[in-house]
Amino acid sequence: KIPPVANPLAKDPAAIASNINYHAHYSPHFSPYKFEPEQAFYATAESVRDQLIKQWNDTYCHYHKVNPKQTYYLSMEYLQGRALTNAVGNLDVQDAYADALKQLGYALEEITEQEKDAALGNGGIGRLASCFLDSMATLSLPAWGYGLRYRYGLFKQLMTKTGQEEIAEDWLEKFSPWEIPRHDVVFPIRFFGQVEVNPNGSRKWIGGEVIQAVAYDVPIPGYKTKNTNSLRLWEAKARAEDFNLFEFNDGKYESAALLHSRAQQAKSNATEDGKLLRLEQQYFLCSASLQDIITRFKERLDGKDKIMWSEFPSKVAVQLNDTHPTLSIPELMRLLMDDEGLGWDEAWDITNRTIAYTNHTVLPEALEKWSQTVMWKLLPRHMEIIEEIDKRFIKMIQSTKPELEGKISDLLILDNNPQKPVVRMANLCVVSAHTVNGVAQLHSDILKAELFSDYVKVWRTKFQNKTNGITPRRWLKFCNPELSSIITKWLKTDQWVNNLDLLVNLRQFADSSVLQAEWESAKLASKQRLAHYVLQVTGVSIDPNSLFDIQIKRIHEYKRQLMNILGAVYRYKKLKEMSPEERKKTTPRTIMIGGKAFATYTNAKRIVKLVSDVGAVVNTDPEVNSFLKVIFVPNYNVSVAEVLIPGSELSQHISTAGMEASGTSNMKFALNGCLIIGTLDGANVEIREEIGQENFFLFGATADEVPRLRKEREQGLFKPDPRFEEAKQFIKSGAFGSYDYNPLLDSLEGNSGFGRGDYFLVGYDFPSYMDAQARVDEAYKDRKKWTKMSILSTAGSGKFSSDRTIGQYAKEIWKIDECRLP
Ligand code: DL6
Repeated sequence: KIPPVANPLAKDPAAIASNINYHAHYSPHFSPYKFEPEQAFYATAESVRDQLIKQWNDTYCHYHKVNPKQTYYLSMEYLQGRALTNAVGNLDVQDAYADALKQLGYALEEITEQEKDAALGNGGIGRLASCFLDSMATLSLPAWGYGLRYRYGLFKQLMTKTGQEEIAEDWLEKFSPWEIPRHDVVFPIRFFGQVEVNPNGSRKWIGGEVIQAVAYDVPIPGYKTKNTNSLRLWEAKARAEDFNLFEFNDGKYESAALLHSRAQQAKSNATEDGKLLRLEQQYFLCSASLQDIITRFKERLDGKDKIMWSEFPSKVAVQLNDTHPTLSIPELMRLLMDDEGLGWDEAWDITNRTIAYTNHTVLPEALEKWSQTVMWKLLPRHMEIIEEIDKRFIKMIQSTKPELEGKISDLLILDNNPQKPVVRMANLCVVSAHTVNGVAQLHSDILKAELFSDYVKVWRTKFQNKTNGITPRRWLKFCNPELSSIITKWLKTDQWVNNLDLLVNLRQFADSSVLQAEWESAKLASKQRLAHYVLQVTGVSIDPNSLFDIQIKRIHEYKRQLMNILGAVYRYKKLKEMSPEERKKTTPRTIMIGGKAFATYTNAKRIVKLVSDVGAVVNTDPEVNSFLKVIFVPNYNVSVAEVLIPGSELSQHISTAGMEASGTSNMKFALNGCLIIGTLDGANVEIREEIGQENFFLFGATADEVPRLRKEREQGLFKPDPRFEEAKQFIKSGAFGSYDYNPLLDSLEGNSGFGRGDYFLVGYDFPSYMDAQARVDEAYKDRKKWTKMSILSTAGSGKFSSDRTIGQYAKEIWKIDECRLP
């Protein structure tokens, strides 16, 4: 009954319904006679996209006219998740779309469920980049993201009898309604070849292979602003032989993005081909983005025919998201010198004033190093430039900091060890960028005191901290509408959504029994939704009245999911030993663990298997299963997090102190009123400061104790807690099946075969972890107090908005200003 009428700017539900129907009929993707949920999703998304495109075009024209300084965020990873809820929410047309879909016979929630997650990344770093894009648009900042249009997203995790299995995630199987192919934005990208020296001494990279980079733009709407920025993803123009450049399959290459354990790296099962592919991808991103940036700089010259290159850094800021886009440094030098004819000094000055670098890890295995041999083959001109940067750096040290000469071999970019000569990408970044930042205060302090301490002596003011943040739109307003309306009601404003500091005003109501009752009922509704989800994906029914305890993140030994499951095993054993009366006095718990293990990371996969084996036994044990359930939540991704986080009451952030640079899920949980059990690591430190130490279950060694404890462990001075031994023995006894867990458990012993037994100090921290868990059990019995702590957790989370983080990047690193669309 609803006529199909094109009306891209429709605002009222009837006109929107007509526009959706128009897309269902006239967009050529599906038969117009079908309007099942999937078709309805695509038609709805296309109708929303109409609205986005108008704002996106207007924003581009506005920036073009004003010509402000603009930031370009270069990242190999984005974890955008689903876009529909976010887009209608940011455009403030959520209710109108819900009404329109109702007229068409659907609920908005049902339609949003149809969308596949865009998972162009592995974990924290990619999700951070996506939160940053949301904040850059919301703050009306002229700031774009650049990335790669991988053909496949991060693998889909299937749980089978043998544990995790990976299958390809074909996120573009149908098509993505959010991207705009830009056949007019194409740049050549060269690989291999040689350097030609001209008679005048200038140099030129020639020969090799040239492929084309084509832009695909994804509009990024801001909240309460018309500014709609771009995420520009590059793809190689289809030629059969280029196809594999766009795979994203983490098992195939060894890379710094992949936090493999040292043990795995020692085995190094990655192929040379896989490494080359990753390096090609990195260069592809850097070269295409910089050519695009330079083109735009020239386009915006405003009629001046002489290019004032010295103005480039006052128009362009480039942020490197970790070392993955480091090749931007020699690439910008090359473009400026070889293509634009600038001399070294001028090109160097521009490069330095343009580029800034964020470090996201101190784990040595994740600090990228590229083989010099591979680099000379693939990028010969860039290697010449890197050599020259290194030479000039040594000269500078010799003349200005002679006292550092003894340290020079660690500071150099090129590690010329004849066994394995490599390029150290982090060193190249530190030497070349104007600013280097860490992602939480503790992490930034460690960078200055340890990893980059000698560089600090050279450049005292280069190092900064920018504590990470998360977007309050996706991670509270849209994923937890019940709690959001309560907050809006009590604060009498919804301005907290873009001024998260306002949450602090909830503190005054934390004791109110009215607020507490509302808060609890919102939490219960989210827990019920989560229970329903768990039943759907695992077949296990969980009790919304039990304490929901969640740990979701990549599976890694340093994140210590193993400690969590050992704790669960100990809890199970004790429950079994109790009388029925004693059991009734315990706090019923549902422990949920989710996360993907790298396909080649054996110990991580063993942890996944152990969690699911423990669950299989515990959940079917009629004696205890109303007091404990253990769930492995399969295929953890952004959309799954949006269901888990609102329903959480306790979350675990229990990494070995000093190893988690920041963490961002800790911020999402705290914002949703979930209490944290955690170590003094990464952003936990600041979260605890903000929400109050009495609202945080702290345990474990501190970062400065860790080196001593490791040494003592190696020297055999460690005395294990009986609870730790008991839990391990229980697993070894075969209580959870016949799978051989010995190699995993042996990694917790004095010598795991790699000379670093229990490197992550699970044994040392286990007793204080269990004590903290006992405090949790006690605290949960006093529900009024627990709810108060939960309210205070949300109230103290204002600092962790990515709007605050991006505001600081804009002011203190990029020096860019708001450029709001009138
Ligand atoms: O900064 C975002 C995120 C942090 O929250 C995590 O603590 C950190 O582990 C992660 N770092 C990486 C490093 N990858 N590499 N290379 O993913 O960054």
